Amino acid sequence: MRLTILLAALCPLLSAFSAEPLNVLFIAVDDLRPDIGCYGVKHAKTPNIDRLAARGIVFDKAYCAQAVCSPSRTAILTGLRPDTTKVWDLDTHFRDAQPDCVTLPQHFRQNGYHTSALGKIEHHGFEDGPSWTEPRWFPSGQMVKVDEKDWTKHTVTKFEGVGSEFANPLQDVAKRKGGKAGKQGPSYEVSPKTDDQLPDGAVAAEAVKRLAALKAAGKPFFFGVGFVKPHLPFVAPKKYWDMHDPETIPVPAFQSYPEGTPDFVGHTNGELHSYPGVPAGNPIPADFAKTLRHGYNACISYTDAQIGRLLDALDKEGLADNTVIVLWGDHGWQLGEHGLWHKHTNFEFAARAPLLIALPKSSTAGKHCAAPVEFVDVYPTLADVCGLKVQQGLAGMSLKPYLDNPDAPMQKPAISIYPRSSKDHGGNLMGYSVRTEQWRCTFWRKRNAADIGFIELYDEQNDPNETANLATKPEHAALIESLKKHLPPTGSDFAPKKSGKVAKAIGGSKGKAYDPNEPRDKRYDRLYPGKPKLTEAEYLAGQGSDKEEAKARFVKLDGDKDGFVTREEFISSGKKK
Ligand SMILES: [Ca+2]
Repeated sequence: MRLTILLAALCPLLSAFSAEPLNVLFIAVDDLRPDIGCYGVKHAKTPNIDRLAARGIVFDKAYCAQAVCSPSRTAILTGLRPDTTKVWDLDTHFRDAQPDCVTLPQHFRQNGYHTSALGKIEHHGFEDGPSWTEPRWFPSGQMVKVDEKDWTKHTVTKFEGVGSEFANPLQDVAKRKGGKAGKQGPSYEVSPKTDDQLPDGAVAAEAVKRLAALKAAGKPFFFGVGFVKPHLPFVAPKKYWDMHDPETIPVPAFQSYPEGTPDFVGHTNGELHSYPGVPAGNPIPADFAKTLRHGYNACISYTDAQIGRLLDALDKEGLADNTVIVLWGDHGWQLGEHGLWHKHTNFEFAARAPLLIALPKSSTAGKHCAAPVEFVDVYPTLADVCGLKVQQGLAGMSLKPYLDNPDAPMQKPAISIYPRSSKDHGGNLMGYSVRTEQWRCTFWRKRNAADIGFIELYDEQNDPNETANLATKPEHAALIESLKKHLPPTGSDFAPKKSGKVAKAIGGSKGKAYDPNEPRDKRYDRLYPGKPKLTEAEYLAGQGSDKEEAKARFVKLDGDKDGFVTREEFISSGKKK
């Protein structure tokens, strides 16, 4: 009798400890802004992400740490802000500044999970060895094993993958621009290929097989699946283009910089202009812009279909009841808002990204959370909901209170950053953008100093298109002062001297890594000794592993648009004297 009572009393405790561990399906989508049905976007065709939303919580105000690939992805994976990882660019690995960091997947690995991933999770070329049990599988036909002690050492095994995503590369245009013939394709393509002849379809097909294998292995898993669309170029099979009527995709209501905001906070659409066939100059002509918006939405629908295959496989394998699903886009995307395209700013459309978290059998499934949350919160959240110890020293907080009660009050604002330089505002700046439920306040602080060079303040509730900077209005002085308290200590944006390591096996810049303090003439002569001017291919040879970003820089540097970057243009950063 006594024993029975004792057992009954212990039972809830025992069952808590003996509960089956939860698996994690970690879905990363490159350059996906929340143009998704479950975010209330009427023209979106995303039935599969919408059915995922019905299983979990949609975070309506989720913000990336910095609106560009590697800094954002590093923040999710390490749970640390870019100022801590020193990853503000596409040329730095967090292990240089944080060699002993235990990443999100690594934490699961250390707790007995099998950790593996397909496609793009980290920024390509910056994969992390200690994070993963298995080599990374890429649809291009590479298995990449990164050394656990030295991230620059990659062992690559090749297999037959999908080739160029372009059916019709614009060879002549690429040649004229100084690129390698046939390598560069256009900014969009209505593809005659099938889903699986393109990289993301190949990833989904492999993921379906892997889920079956993971189920059969019977060990708890953390499985990352990285999709590369809707990143440029907008290549999707024709059927996804046909799902959308370009006339019904809204044109941004406001296509200028906000009143009272200087140009340095924006950019010149360099990434878009790096693709052949994009009309030169800005603004992008309305017809071309319409096609780009059509292509972006087609690519979202294409990726959505691949996500549907993952959800189906999870159900088929009987894994849905013990798997947490997380879906995130690495940052937002401007589709002409403020006259801007792609990411690379601190504006709302660049910083805001999709975040969906679905716990099995959740009582709050299908609800939305309106509190601002940050991508650095993903790590502590997953550790928490899976019953793992939440690491000390992480920048974010567990979002479990919101998963249990999506109406729980806001705990903290979301911080996004972006570096810029402006002679008129103090030189090298770090833009710290503080987002509360109503406001976005961006402080452009001089790097490694306390001086604030410029402030932007937008009322996102009453002016969601950010048409006017309210920072100079006296009635907002106290608000700005209170938001300023969220800035990190002076010097947080200081970069230690880099180790100069670059990935050896799959690209990377030659010699020492990017040092922002190196004079530009010295840098040119170091990278391109004896050359008076450079073709795009020559320029790329001296740049980091992200060729696409480097191509965008080439376009910017080529001030007179003759297809060459001269030493003078390089030194003056493309600005005409
Ligand atoms: Ca990205």
